[in-house]
Amino acid sequence: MSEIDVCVVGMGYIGLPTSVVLANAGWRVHGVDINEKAVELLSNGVATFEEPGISAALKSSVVSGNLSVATVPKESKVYIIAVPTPIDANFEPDTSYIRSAVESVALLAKADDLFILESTSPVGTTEMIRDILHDLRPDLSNAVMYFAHCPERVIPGRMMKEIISNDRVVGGIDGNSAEKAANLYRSFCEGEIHLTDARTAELTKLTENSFRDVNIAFANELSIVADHLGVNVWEVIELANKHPRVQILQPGPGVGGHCIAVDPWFLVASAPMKTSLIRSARRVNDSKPRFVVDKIAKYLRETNRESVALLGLAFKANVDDLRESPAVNIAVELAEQFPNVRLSIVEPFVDELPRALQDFDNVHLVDLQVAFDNEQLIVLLVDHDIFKLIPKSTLEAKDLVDTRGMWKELDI
Ligand code: SAJ
Repeated sequence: MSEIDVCVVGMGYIGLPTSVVLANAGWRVHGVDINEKAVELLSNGVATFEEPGISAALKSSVVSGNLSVATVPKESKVYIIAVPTPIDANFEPDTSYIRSAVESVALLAKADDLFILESTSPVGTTEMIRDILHDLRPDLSNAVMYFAHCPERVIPGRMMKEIISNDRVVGGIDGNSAEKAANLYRSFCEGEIHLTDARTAELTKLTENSFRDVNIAFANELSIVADHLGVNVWEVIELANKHPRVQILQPGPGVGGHCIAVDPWFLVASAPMKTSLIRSARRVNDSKPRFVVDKIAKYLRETNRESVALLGLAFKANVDDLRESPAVNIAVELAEQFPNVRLSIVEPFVDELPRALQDFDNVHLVDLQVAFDNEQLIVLLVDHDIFKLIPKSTLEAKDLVDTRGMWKELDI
């Protein structure tokens, strides 16, 4: 009998919180990651990214002995796959990490085991996992085994709360797979568990993030129209949302992160001729950073100024995650386009500039106070709470570009 109940492959943004809540619910969990540095930190109870509540929960799971972390997997009854599913240069889904994850545990698999895919994936991936396993282990082809998709739904910044409270969709390749997987999630999830088949669960997850992307694209396009017409978009949205059936999201500098900016492409790739709206929304959101750069460039040209402060680099408010961040793209674009313009960047969530900005002589990471002492143009790229504390009188003395609507009435 294996001494482990659940082996989680991939200890990143989803694998880590999932392992921790399972371990704290009493399961013996073994987490696996190829990143040796991460394994060392996690084994010592140190979280690899900032997220409210994760440090304490990780420490208690390690101290109780219910969570172990290593670079090699252990035989288990349940395998959870929580690895990245990026898109390639042609916007096609890259499921190679999932394949590697299955390969890494194939030799340990046995009859009655349950494989759960948490990673957001193209429709058909859960069945693909079953097929890969059977290819690698023909001896298990006739064994009873279970395969299910339980897509993660947590939002960075509220992960540890949402992982418990959100409803979950659990899709099995057959009814028994769904039921078996649901039982595991019932041990920690207080939301409702909705059972379905694997393909429906895969499409449901892609639908959720594409819905959000399309709606943000609407807000972003509206902001470009309003700018063209010289109307304050934030006021328009506030007023339109007074209608009982209108709920417009917030425009921003673009859509970042590893989910909403990526997952809609999985739908486009699966039905290229039938997804013009979803594709178009992606394009609108991807074009928004360029709109912001052009606005700043126009200001610099018209005022002959040679410096600008950029507030925020994260992909959204109050997180330290810079992945696919439109703010980083805007900074890189400005640094390249204006080598003689000084960029004073304020990002309280990081200690050093990201790799993409380190080689520019004109880019500096500075304190908020230094930025306000030295720069006249202040560009708000991320609505971190800390920026809300800047006094109105300080802002009134500056020229502002507010991509997030934090200073609605003061924007240039
Ligand atoms: N954004 C806007 N305007 C808005 C809302 C968001 O510009 O009104 C931008 C944010 O600034 C950010 C991006 O969109 O750059 C995405 O942020 P987000 O907070 O909407 O979502 P994520 O990517 O952090 O998490 C999403 C969530 N999905 C949905 O809300 C449908 C989360 O529940 C998923 O678990 C996660 O994707 C995921 O991992 O798939």
